[in-house]
Order: sequence, then structure tokens, then C-alpha cells
Amino acid sequence: MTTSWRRSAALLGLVLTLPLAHAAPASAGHASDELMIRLESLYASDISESGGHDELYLLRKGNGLVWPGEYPGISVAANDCIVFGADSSMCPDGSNVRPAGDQNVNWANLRAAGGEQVTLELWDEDLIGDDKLGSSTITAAEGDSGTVLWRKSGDWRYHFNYRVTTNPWP
Ligand SMILES: [Ca+2]
Ligand SMILES: [Ca+2]
Repeated sequence: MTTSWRRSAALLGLVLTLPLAHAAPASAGHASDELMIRLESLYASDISESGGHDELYLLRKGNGLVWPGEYPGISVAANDCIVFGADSSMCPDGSNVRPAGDQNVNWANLRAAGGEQVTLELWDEDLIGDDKLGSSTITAAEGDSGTVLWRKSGDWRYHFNYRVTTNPWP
């Protein structure tokens, strides 16, 4: 991973924590306003468990499980890069690129109204008491994209990429 990649990822992570002022009211029932938040990749720069793997899942706050399609969580080691669609270009050189699942399954594309705020949470599954590794709120704005850094200093460090598009399946 290059220094510039790391720096830009950190900057984007900071930007995403700022409140966005252009949230438009959701227009219920107006399908043409509907957007897709597309999960792109999740790179494990470092994981939370000392045993070699985290068992990861993603939640959409208020809606439940986003990834994988059902429990249990996906076993992920350091340097794994999970790719949700067909594009692995956000994965660092030398990372272990892995598909998140069937690329034709739409569970990795989150429907959202224009301006809607969607909170995604990354969790590590444990036998007793799962650990929340990160949480970020994305405002659905067409053409937007970003990198979220979910980390605890000296412990885990996950880079998550997404982009927002119009809904090709209105
Ligand atoms: Ca675990
Ligand atoms: Ca744990």
C-alpha cells in the first residue's frame, strides 16, 4: 500500500465524519429519485482478533444484515480485500482479493432516497458478544464515492469503499 493511498483514505474518512448540509427531503414513492449505495471493497489492513481471523458482517442501521446474505460472518484475515462487485481496483497491490459472494446478487446495492442518510456498521462475530468495529453515516448523493476508515489505533484497521449511483432497476 502506498503512502499516498493511505493518506487519501484517511482524508476521505475524515471528510465523511462531517455533517453534510445538502440533505434533501426524501420523496416517498417517487422512484426516479431512488439511488443505490454500492458497496465496492473492504480491505483488512489489520484485524481485531489475535487468532488470525475476524468473522465480519455489515449492518445497515435500522434494516439489519447487509453482508453476507446470512450469518455467520465471513472469516477475514489481514491483507484480505473483499470485493462486492466486479471492480477490484481499490484493493492495494499485493492484497488477497476475494469475492464477497455472487456478483449478480443485489444485496450489496443499498437502495436509498436522494439525501437519505444510511448508517453502515462493521461487526466482528464472537461466540459471546459481537464487537462493533466501526460505524459511518453516508448521505446518498448521486455520483458521490468515498473511503471509510474503520479502525482502533494499534488494533484493527479496515478500509471500506462505496459509491452512489442512480438506481438501474427502478
Ligand atoms: Ca470474532
Ligand atoms: Ca471479537
